[in-house]
Amino acid sequence: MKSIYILIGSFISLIILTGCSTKGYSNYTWDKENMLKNPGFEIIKNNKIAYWESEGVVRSTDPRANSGKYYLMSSTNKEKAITSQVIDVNAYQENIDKGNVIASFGGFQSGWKKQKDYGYSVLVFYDDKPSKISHASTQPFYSNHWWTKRANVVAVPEETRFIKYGFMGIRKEGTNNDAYLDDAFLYLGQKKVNIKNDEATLKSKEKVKEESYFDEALDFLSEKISLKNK
Ligand SMILES: [Ca+2]
Ligand SMILES: [Ca+2]
Repeated sequence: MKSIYILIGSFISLIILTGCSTKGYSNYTWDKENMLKNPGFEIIKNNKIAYWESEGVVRSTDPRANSGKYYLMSSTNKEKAITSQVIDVNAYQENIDKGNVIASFGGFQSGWKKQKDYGYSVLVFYDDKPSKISHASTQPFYSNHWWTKRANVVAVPEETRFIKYGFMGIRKEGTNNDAYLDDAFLYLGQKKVNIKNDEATLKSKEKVKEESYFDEALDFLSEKISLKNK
């Protein structure tokens, strides 16, 4: 079944470029600030990718970065690798609990030559305990050497206080896990106050049902998060 999702890059990128990102949500005001820190993987501290929990490394050539000098390579040895960070959204709680907040998330993805290593972005929503509420993702994707924007827009569930963004990389060929990510993003949109509830329908292009979820992400989705600054 998984192979059905792994379509040829140019074909799916056409769909994504016309179908996603923050257009078409005129009932919402998008925050200008990307909630993710070090989204372009340019900051390295003590040989680690700053702000991210990562099994990966940064890379700068073949292909060159989508922006700046570096990007994320999912792993040098693992078939399945996750890079993630947790975002505190307590500042949005009033609007979140009214069901008035949506999230646009994703990033630019690429791969190595013609290999079919693929990746996708995942959001996991947590309440204040923090217990998991739900999750969403972009569809698994590879594009060989082309940087391609991948995005999905979903409603932020009521009671959400923390959002975990993760990038799942899956190796299909070779030793390196060549699911690459650069310019990751998570933007929040808030419903305009003068819009009535029934006019503000959210049209997610890539809803993912729990029961059809990609097997390799299940561990990550059930993981507890640690809140260093709570
Ligand atoms: Ca970069
Ligand atoms: Ca590979």
